[in-house]
Amino acid sequence: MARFAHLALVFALGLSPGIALAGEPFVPSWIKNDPAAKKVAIEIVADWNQIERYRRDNIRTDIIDFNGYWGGNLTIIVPEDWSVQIDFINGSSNFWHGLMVTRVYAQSEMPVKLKAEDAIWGAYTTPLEGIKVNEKRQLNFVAQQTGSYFLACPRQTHLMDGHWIGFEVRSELERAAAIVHEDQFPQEQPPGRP
Ligand SMILES: [Cu+2]
Repeated sequence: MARFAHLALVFALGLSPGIALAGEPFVPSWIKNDPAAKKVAIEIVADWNQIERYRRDNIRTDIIDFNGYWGGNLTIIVPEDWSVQIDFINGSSNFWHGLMVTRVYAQSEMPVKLKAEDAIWGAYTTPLEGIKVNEKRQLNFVAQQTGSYFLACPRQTHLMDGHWIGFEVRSELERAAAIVHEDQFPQEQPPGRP
């Protein structure tokens, strides 16, 4: 319903569909804040939606996702100077995946393959080729610099293929949250992880 409302608004106002429509920040079940300790624990499952995507007909099934999101259609926002713990699980049935904090890339400048030196704050899972199905890794880092980043998969060409979501460090933010960019989330796709 919210998505239809957003689309209706776009057409009613005559806005360009290119303008990013960001939903309200929300705290999903997979983000656990500890404001007193300035810590956040985030659980990210690669290919969280794979089985549901393959079950449905007439939609793209080649999307690879993080908690059901891909290609920047979700941004995680985190307060500056907080300690971030990411529990990363490869929930895919058949593909290897990894996780790395990187700078922002335009589609045209994305490297074919991410290297260790592309990692911001040294935050990436090893090996770079990805972890196997059902394997887990934990990343721990401090969100020490405000700005926009990517959480991207360093496996093969996965970054170029859309295996990334946004990651933003903001000052004067009370807790970590997530924002869905509804206009980049096709209606026919199953919803991301709540
Ligand atoms: Cu991947």
